[in-house]
Amino acid sequence: MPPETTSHRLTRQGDAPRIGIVHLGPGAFFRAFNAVYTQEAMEAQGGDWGICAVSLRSPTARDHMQPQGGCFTSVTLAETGGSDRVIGSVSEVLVAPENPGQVIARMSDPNVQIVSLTITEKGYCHNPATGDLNLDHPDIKHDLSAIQTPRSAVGFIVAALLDRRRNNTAPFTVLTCDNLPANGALMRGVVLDFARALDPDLADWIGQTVRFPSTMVDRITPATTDNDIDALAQRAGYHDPACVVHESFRQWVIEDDFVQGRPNWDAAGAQFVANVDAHELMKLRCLNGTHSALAYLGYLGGYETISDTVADPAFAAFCTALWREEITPTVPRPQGEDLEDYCATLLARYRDTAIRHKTWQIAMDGSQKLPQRLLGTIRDNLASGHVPKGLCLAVAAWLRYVGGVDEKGNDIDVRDPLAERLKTISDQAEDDTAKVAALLSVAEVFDPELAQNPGFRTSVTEAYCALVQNGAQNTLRSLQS
Ligand code: CS2
Repeated sequence: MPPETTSHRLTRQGDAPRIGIVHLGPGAFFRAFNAVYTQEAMEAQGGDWGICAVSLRSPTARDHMQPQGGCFTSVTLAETGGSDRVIGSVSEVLVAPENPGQVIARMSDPNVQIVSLTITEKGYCHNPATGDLNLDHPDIKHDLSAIQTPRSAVGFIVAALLDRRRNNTAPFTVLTCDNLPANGALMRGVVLDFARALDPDLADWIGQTVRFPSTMVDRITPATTDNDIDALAQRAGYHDPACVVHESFRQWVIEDDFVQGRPNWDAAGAQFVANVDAHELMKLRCLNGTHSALAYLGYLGGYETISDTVADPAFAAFCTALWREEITPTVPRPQGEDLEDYCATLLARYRDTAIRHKTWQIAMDGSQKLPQRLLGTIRDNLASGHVPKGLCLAVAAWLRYVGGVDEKGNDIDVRDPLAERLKTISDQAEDDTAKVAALLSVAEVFDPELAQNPGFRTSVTEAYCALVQNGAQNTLRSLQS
């Protein structure tokens, strides 16, 4: 039943769909992506695929969505004209810290066949440089000693699988939708590391029965602002604090490896493939890699959004050169894709001024993002005898950014799990060369072999000094001459 709108607020008309999916992480990306695909799949082919969305931290999404019966507005923004659409695939929103037992019970419900996740990189509690579960992470330590009241996503998944095994209920599929390389294998690895520490028999059962398909997800979704909510209210006549804004482009490639059923997301345009690795690598390196590069350099250069950044010809030329010379040579072409077209489309997506995606937002959590976005590409270039100076400049921009002071001497609000440590390291170094050396020795981000590579070290150090002396804008302009 499509939900109905009134002049003041959004309400649901009719019953919410029966729950078949539990989704951890009900943030903007989930609402702009998973919830929309699932709605379209149900519209096209039916099925009991209502979603129970679970927040592992804050009650905000629940507070905004529950009074609307789980409904919210998906707002497509485009220079060429946007559109608004009410989404009703979310049937329930829970806040895990308020009642962890209720979340485990929902995940153990035999009708639930899929547990999907958008919890961002740091939600996996892994070591970004190695991919292993960080058993010293405070949430993991807590969950191993209190599995009935977990805090982490990994803890909830294992607690629910423990219940299912006890109750002889078939396991669910774990469907990770975060921007991590081989994200299914990574998820499987952290779940098995955790289960092994808890109960080796359970780990064996999970290893044999649960499926962890990998996925590639793509839709640019800036954080919703008060202006977005007000503009929607003007257009639609109702106030929806849960609305999400996003580009019209979307792409979802999913490894077709499910334990039980799944929605026919293909009816909504998702691609089911035998192996998603090549798509994931292309997206992580071409999109997320340049996104991060533009975010650090653009922020330092004084640009608020990605579209502002690439409106500067020096930044657009830098980005294009990164793709052509340093990134695409390391990316095997996925079936059905043309890398040149893919990157041309990316630049057009970045240029769309209707999408105000803040450089500051993308700059968040760099310690968790750099390894898969930039460092793997750098490693592959070095292995073929080439020092990728553009990518080294992007790394240098991150090192400058986490120093916490911008080019005008103002503080930067650095959001990163390692922010404090990085700032201390940066502040204590005697000069720029020592600063770069000290930051490159942060082993969670830079594996020692890369950090010791002379070509890499020299290039990052030179780029860092150029950024300090000339600023980001002039550094990029000098590359053009
Ligand atoms: C961005 C991504 O915030 C970020 O780090 O690079 O969220 C990006 O917008 C999405 O991956 C696009 O699909």
